[in-house]
Parts: sequence; structure tokens; C-alpha cells
Amino acid sequence: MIFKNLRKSDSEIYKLIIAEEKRQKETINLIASENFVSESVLEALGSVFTNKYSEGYPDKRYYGGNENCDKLEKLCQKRALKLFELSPQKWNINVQPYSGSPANLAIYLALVPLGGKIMGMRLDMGGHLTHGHKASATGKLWKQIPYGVSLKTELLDYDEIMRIAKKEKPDLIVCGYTAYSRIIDFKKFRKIADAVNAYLMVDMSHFAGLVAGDVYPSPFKYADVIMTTTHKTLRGPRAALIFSKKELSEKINKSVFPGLQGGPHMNTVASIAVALAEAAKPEFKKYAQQVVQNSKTLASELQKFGWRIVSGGTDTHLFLVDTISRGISGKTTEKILEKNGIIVNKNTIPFDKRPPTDPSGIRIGTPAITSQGFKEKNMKKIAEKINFYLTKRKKYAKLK
Ligand code: DSN
Repeated sequence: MIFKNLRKSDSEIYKLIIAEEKRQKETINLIASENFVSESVLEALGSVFTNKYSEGYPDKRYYGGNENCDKLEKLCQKRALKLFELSPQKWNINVQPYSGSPANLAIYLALVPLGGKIMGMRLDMGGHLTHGHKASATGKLWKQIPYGVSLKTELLDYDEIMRIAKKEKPDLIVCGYTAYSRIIDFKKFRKIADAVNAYLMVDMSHFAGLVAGDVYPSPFKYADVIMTTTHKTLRGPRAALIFSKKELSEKINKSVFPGLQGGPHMNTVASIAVALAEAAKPEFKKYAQQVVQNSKTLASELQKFGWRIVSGGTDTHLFLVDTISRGISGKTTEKILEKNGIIVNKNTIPFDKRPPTDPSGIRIGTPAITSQGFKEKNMKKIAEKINFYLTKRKKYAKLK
């Protein structure tokens, strides 16, 4: 991008932006939760809407001068509902959450009494901090009822989840994870939630773009409330959306504002709206298909080199590699690859005996490289490179 003013007015920041742009261009980004937004998304994010306070909701604001913000927020809401084929008579959409963590907090504040029970996937098995982990406010204000994956298959074990739910009777059950590579059976989760009279919440942050692109099942038929961040597979700015059944709309909206947040970031709302329109285009479906195809190819190419993929493969944009089984910890793997221009994140694998700071594996994802136009043949090359740097690293270091 051209920063004609910043270049002169603040060269320190300008240089950092240019350096980051260069880093992003010159490395292979395999972080499963990152992506490259379009120039249009960036332009909306950098727009004058950042100057405006618009606390409240469309047509009910606490400040004057909100006619454009009202139109913008309504348009963003309309695009969000349309993208996921939802009727405004049945679904409420809140486009104001600053990001995924406050959005999840707002949902719990709306639906779960303080001290109540939130049933969520354990962090070390692929869940998220905000699904009730004790280090997060969500684990301090509510009690987490943890569930995990099966030791044998590394897949969700729905019978076991039903058993835990019946024993613990949670107020709300969360599904949708940060490091689970398989398709979730939302119908089974609905059955479990109904059996214990709990709300079913889906955190589709990771796979929202895949749902929009028709390569992952839609959770809307089954969930009471759905949260997604907008910056992962959905390829928008850093923010979040909350979809809720109409009967929950007042509780959810009040919980976001004034319960948790102040003025919405309307420049971000503008940018989300742009991203939602982009995701509705036919080429986005092709993008989503390619993301999954690339992920499957990269996982199977790594398998050919003898790397163990958790659960044996992937249905999505991401997968976990068990690196400790080849004698390299996740932290070391991350470092070796970063030195060689490949960016991944260390990640626990199910039943990990090592700490999250230096776990047994890495997580790999393909949303960002697919946005850059990478295809299957590039995945073969990336797998070769990863294998080379990890197995021939001593020799490689000498060569260097
Ligand atoms: N940090 C995100 C991820 O990488 O999955 C989730 O918030």
C-alpha cells in the first residue's frame, strides 16, 4: 500500500509497516487462523468511519451524526444474514463485537448465569481459551466442563460427550474449535444439548469461510447461537459476528452493548461488510474448495515423508503434525521452519504430555497461501521443503 503521509510524518511506524509487508510477502504463511485480505477490505478499514462514535444500534444511537453509520451497520447485517442464507425473521445478527474473545464473553454473559457451567473442548485437545479455560475470564466466571477427543481415533466421541453432559448438566455447550481438523456433527451436538436442556453454541471462527464456500456443513440448522471471527477463512478484518435465534436477540444485543463494549468500530464494520460481499461471490466458493484441497494435499504429502498427522488426515483448512514422534518438539519445529521462511505455530496434540509452551506438534493451515494462488503442485513443494528442513537440518545448517 502507499502511505504517502505516514512516510514523512512518522518514519518509524512507516518503516515497520513496510518491513511487515516485506515479511508477509517473502515467507510462506501456514498459520491456520491468518489470511490476506483484499485491498478493498484494507481501504474500508482505513476509512474515516474510524472517527465516529456510534454507541447503540441503528436508529437508536447515543450520539448525533449517525445517519451513515446506521446505513452501514444495517447493510453489514443484511450481508451477513444473506451470506449464510438466514431469514431476518428468524435470526438476529450483531456485527459490533471487537473480536472473538469479547464476543464469546458477551454470549456467556447473556445466556449463562454467573457460576453456571459451560461445556467446552479442552484447550490442549483443540479448544479455545474462551471456551471456559481457567486462565481466561470465561473459566473464572463460569465452571468449565471439559471434553476432549478419543484417545484411539483422536476424533470427537459423541457418546462420551453425551455421557459427560448428562452427568454435569451444563447450561451451555460449545462446539467449534481452533485445532480440530475434522467435520463436526452438529446434529449430534443438538441432540446432546436437548438431552440436558442446554444452549448449543457454535464457534465457527475457523471454518466460517468454508461454510460460506459450501465446503463445510452449516451449523445454523442446529445451533442457538453462533459466533465467528471475521479474519480467518472468511478473509475480513479482525472482528467478530454473533448470530442468534430471534428470541435471544435482546439478551445478546444488550450483552454486547452496553454490557461489555462501548462504541463499535465502524471502520471495521465497513470492512466486514466489504469482506462479506466478497465471500458471496462465486470465486469465493472456488477459493474455499482450493483451501481444503490444498490442506488435504499438504497433509498427505507430509504423510508420504513419514510425518504423523493427528487423526490421520483432514477435512478442513488445517491439520496437526505430531513432530515429537520424529524427535522434534513443536517449538523447535516452529523455529527451524521460521528460519527457513515457513511460518507455522507450535501446537499441543491430543493427550500431549508436553507443555503448551513447547508442545509435541505444529498446526498447519492453508487459507493464507490459497489466497496467494497456491495450488496442489505448490503443496508438494512445501511438503518437500518442510521435510528437508526438519530431517536434513544439520546438513542444511552446514550448507548455510
Ligand atoms: N488464535 C486463534 C487461532 O490461532 O486459532 C484463535 O483465536
